[in-house]
Amino acid sequence: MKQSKSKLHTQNLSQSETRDEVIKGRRDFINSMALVGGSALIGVGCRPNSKEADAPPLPKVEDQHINSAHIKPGQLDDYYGFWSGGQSGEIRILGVPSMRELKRIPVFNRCSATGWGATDFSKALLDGKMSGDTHHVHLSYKNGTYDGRYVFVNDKASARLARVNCDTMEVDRIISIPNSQGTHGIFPQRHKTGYVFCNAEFRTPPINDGRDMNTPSRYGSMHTAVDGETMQVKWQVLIEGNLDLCATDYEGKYSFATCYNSEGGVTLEQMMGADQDHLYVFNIKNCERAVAEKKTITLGDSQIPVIDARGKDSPYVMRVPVPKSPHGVNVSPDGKYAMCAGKLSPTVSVIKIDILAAAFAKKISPRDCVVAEPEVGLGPLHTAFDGKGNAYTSIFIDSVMTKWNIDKAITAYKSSDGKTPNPIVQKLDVHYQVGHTNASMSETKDADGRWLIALCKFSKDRYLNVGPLHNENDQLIDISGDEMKMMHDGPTFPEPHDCVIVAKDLIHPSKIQSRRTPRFRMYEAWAKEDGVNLMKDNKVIRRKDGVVRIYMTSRAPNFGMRDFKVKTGETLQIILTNQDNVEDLSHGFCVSLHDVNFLVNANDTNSMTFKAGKPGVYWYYCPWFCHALHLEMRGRMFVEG
Ligand code: RUQ
Ligand code: CUA
Repeated sequence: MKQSKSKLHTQNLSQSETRDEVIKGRRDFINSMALVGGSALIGVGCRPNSKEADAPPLPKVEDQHINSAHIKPGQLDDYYGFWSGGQSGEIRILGVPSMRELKRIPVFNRCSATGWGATDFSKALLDGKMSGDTHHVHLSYKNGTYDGRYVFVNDKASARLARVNCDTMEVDRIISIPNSQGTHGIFPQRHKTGYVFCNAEFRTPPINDGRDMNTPSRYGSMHTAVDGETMQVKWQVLIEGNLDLCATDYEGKYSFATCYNSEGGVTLEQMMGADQDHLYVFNIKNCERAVAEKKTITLGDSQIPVIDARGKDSPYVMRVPVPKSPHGVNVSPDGKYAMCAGKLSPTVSVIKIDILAAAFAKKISPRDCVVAEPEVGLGPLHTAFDGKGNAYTSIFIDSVMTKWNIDKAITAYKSSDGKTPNPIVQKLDVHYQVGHTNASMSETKDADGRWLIALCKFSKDRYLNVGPLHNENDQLIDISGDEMKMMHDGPTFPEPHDCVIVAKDLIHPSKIQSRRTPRFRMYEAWAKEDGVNLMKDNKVIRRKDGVVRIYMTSRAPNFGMRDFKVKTGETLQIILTNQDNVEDLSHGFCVSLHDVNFLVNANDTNSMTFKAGKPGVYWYYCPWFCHALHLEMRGRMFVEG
C-alpha cells in the first residue's frame, strides 16, 4: 500500500519537472512518513520476547544499544548484506544493521514478480532447471577488498555457478560445472577478479556414465577453477576425498578446501570413521603449469583439462592433517592464517599461510603448518574476524558464538600445557544452532569489527507460531566493544545459508536500467534481424521461422499497442521496451489466461515466449502499480481460429 501511494505521488508531478525533483519529491514524502511512523516504533521494535512486552520500559543502557542498530525510517543502512537464499535458490540483499530485506535477486528459481525463469533470457540461462540450492555468496575483489562488480553464488543442487552484475543486480551468467555434483564451497581470488574456485562435495565416478557405480574407491570430486571475468571453466583438479568449504589467500597463490571424508565412505558411519581429515591446499601456479604443459586428462564429453591429483601430495595439492570432519575455512583479514573449523572436533586449526611454501618444498611437514588449535566449543562451523586480532567462530551444537584471540591461541599452542594463555574471550548464546557467521567486511583486508551476524538454523520460540515450517533466525551482534552484544533478531524465509556484509560505499547499482548487459546484446541482435528500433517501434513481425515477434513499447499509462491480432497455436514473443526513463517507474506485461507475467524496469526491455490459446479476446495489462491510470494500462490480444 505504501509503495503504490508513493508511486502515485511521483506520477502526480507535472511532466516538466526534472528527475531530481521527482526524486526529491519522493524523499520528502518518505520523510513525512517517517514523522508519522517514528514515534510508534520507539519501544516496540526491539523487545526480545513477549514476557518483556508486559514489563516496564527497558533500562537506559539497553536503549542506547538498541538505537545503534535501529535505523530510523528514511535513513539508510551502513552496509549491504548479501545473503544466499538456500533452498529458495535466490540471493537476498539486506540492509545492515537494520536487517531490512531490500531485495530478492532470483537466480536458480522461478520468480513470479519479475518473470525470472520464464522470460526468454532467464529461461535460456536456466536451461529448464527451475530450482536451486544457493549456499555461498561472494563478491569479486581487487587488492583484497570488494570491487563492487559481481556477486557469485553456487547451486549445490545442479552443480552450477551464477554471477550477478552489481550494476543491475541481475544475474548475467549461469554456468554448469562439469564432472561435478554437489557444488558447495566457492571462493573468488582476492587480489583481482581472477578465478572463482568451486568445490564438489559429492564424490562420483570420474566418468559418470554408469561405470564404476559400485566401486566407491574409484570415486573422486573436483576443485574447479572458473574465470570470473569470462565465466569459462579453465581447469579442474580431481581429488579422492569430498570437498566442502572453500577459501582463497590474499595473494593469488593458493586456494583451500576442507575435506571431511578422507575415508572415501558412502554412508554416514563410513564418512565419520577416521579421526583425521584434511585441509587441502591447492598450489595455483603449479596447477596452471600442469595445464600449460598438458599434464592433464579429459573426462567423458568434457574438454576441460583435469589434473589427476588423487592419492598423495603432489606439487598441485597438499593435505594438511586436521581433526576429523572439518567444515568452514576462513582466511584472516591480514592474510596470515586459514582457520579450519573442526565440526566434529571442538577445535579450530590455525594454518599459517606463509609457511605453506616450505611444506610444498618438503622442508617441513604439512602438519607443521598448523600453529594453533584452540578449543572453542562443540560443533565449530565457520569463523569471522574483526580486523583487531580476534576471531569469532560459530558453534552449532553449543548454540554460541565464541570470540577468541588469534595471537593468544598461537602462544598457547606453543606453551608447555598447550592452554596458556587462555585465548577464549567470550561465548555468547545465539538462538539456536548457528550455522554460518560473518562480520562486516570480514572476508576482506578491511574487516572493520562493527557487526557480526549469526545465521541460526532454528528459531524455535523466538517468533509467533506460523506453522510447522519455522523461520530461520539471523541474529545481529555488536562487536565494536570488548564484549559481543546481541542487538537484533532477523527472521528469514528458509534458508539463507551464508552472507557477506559489504560497506555501502563499495556498491553502486544503477537506478535506471543499464542497457549494457548480455540480455540487451540479445535484444539488439533480434531487433537488427527484424529491422526494428527497440526504443520506438510497435510492430508485429511474422518471421520465416514461424515465430510472431510483437515489439511493443510502454509509457505510463499506455502500451504502444492498443491491440494486436494473432492465430491460435502461434508461437508469440512479446518484446516490451519501457520508454519511461524515470527512477522507480517499472511496468510489466501480463496476458490473461496465458501464464505470461514479467517485469520491465525503467529504460528496460524484456520478453517472453508463449503460445496463443483458443480463439477469443484476451486482455493484456500492466501488473505494476505505475500511475493513477495504471488499471487502464491494458490492451486486447485478438486470437483468431
Ligand atoms: S555450509 S553451515 Cu553449505 Cu556453508 Cu556451513
Ligand atoms: Cu504500467 Cu501499471
